Amino acid sequence: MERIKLKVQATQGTDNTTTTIKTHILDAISKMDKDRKKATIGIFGRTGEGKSSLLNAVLGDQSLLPSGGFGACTAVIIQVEANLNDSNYIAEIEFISKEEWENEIASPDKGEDNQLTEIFKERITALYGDDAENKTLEELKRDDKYTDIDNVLTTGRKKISRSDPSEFVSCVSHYVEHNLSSSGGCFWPLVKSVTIKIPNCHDLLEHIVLVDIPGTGDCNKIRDDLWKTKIRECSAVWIVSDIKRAVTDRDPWGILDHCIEDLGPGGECKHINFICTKTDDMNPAEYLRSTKLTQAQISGYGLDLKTKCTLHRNDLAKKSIKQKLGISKSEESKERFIIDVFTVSSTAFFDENSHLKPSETEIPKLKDIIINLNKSINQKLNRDYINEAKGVLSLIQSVQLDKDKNMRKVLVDLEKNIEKELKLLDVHFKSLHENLSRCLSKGVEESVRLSVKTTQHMLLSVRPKNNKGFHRVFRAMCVRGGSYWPRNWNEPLDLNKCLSKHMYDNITKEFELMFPVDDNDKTVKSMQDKLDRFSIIKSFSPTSPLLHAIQIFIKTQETQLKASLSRYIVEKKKEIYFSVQTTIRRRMAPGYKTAGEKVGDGAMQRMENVMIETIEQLKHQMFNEGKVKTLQAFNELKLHVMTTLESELKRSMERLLSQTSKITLMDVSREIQEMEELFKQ
Ligand SMILES: Nc1nc2c(ncn2[C@@H]2O[C@H](COP(=O)(O)OP(=O)(O)OP(=O)(O)O)[C@@H](O)[C@H]2O)c(=O)[nH]1
Ligand SMILES: [Mg+2]
Repeated sequence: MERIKLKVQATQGTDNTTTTIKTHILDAISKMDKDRKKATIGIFGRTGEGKSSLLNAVLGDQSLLPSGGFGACTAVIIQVEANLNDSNYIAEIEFISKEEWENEIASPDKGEDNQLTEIFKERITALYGDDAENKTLEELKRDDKYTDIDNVLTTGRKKISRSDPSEFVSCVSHYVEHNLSSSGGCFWPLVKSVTIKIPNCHDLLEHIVLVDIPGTGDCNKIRDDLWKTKIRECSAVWIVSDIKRAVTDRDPWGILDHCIEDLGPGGECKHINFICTKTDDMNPAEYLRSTKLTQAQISGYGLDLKTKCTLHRNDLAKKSIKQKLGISKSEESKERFIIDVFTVSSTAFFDENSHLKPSETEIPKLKDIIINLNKSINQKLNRDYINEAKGVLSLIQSVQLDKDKNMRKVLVDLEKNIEKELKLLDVHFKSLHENLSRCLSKGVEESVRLSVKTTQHMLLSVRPKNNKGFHRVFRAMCVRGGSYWPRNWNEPLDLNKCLSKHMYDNITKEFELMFPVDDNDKTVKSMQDKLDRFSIIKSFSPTSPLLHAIQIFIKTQETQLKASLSRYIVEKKKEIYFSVQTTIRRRMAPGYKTAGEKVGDGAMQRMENVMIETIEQLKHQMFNEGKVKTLQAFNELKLHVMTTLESELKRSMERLLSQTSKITLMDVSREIQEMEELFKQ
């Protein structure tokens, strides 16, 4: 297309027709090949389970991401992408705002929850060194390190670029790695997000982002929110757990449940991989004892005992996890997600002398999954590109052909078709709207009736028997706008989620039919299906070369529009689905604030009273507002789809009509032929 663009640009002629046509064609070319959103794979798991090591293994560089054996290691969310421009390693770091940091230092709750205090201490000593936690903001401002820190907060972002990987790693580590020495000078507490771009990995990451999410339960508010947004962006989720604990430990299962719940039908994630790590870590005698097996009972002809035991445990873990998945998953999530189990060893993958062969570490298998995903996205993009190229070429062809007296009539007919098809689409969308509205109304009714009871029931079920320390957790939840994940809990305490339960119970099923996660699960009730059916050219009936070129051009425009609208639907559906929760969170915010301020004797009871009173007061409006906002977002989607189709298609036709005489540019018949061939492949 670059060649064609240059040729069009070089075309002589300054008369109006030629200039307009040139502009049309160049405009069509410039719209091609726009940057597309990448697919995100999120890697979740408790601290120390081997997430960063796993990523390093998949990326083939043992020390790219910090991994460590003592305490939490990765300090911030790290996104890994491909550097597609040159051969440098690049880190783009974004910091929190100065205001956010000063608020954190001055935050009133830091002395309340032990866990928060501990985290606060860790963060402030990382920055200012020992003793800093006892200083006031004013005292800290007098510290030598303050200027550096102030600089970082004022600039807001930083870019590091190096050609040498080890030099790069040492520069980046201050911003991403927990360091137990407490002399200060580490900036990770100020980091909001880090994007690392690595060179020479087109086939792996051209269209994919890998996200390393540090051990869950980080109480920092900003990052908690990021975690939530991240999970909703994921098109695949990897849950990582040490093989020794993967089956029995509640953490990975808590994370799995949480992911499934939080992804809900509002996300775009279909695949969840359950990954057991550190499979090389094997003591055969211990293993035989714990499984009550004898050497003879473990198969593997010609293999040494350690390898046999390792492979035996891998098999066993896979079977047990699949079995547990079968029991624990609800019917809905069974259909919604495809869950696979892997048993990997990142250490053995890099160790030439390991008892495991590379294929037995299963790292190549995971790498293949990424490569194939990348390839399939690439194929889809290529198809779109070819379609767009065909469109531009047929436009070029049409402007060079003799005018046809039937052209105007054909275009008028097409315009009538637009009206007809849009009317049909409107009818379809209205029926989807009605269904959604009906479910929402049921949800509102149920929420008004039951929300107080449900909340009280939930609080009772999570409260420790002797109430010990619960007021701290509860207050932390209030301060954080209704959701908080204590480190030693296997799921967050989330009042907003609890309050939206009845709404979602009623809409989720219908929503899944309207917006299935996977294209292959498209139902007749889905928005995508309705869009697919929209077409103003059902069949080609060319009576002249010009009309043929025009039809091809319009058809390619239509395909291009529909592809971009499909991507829009995926984005907007998240907003629609989460409207209820967003509304509840917003409406409840003043209540959380008031409750969070209750301290002293009987504070727990008073906080709880405030929350229950708030729900009682708000329940009639709040849930209804959730319904209204959901439908509003749905209507915005509908309106955007309809007006885009109408205006863009009409614009394409006007362009064709605006041309009164033919001009000569170049012969593109060979290129059109080529595109046809490519499209068939
Ligand atoms: N034996 C063995 N040890 C491993 C393997 N993978 C990781 N480890 C060790 O486990 C420890 C933790 O690994 P990390 O990759 O830092 O864990 P993480 O999940 O990223 O931890 P956080 O960043 O704190 O969330 C390190 O000491 C690693 O060397 C493995 O395949 N085999
Ligand atoms: Mg890590």
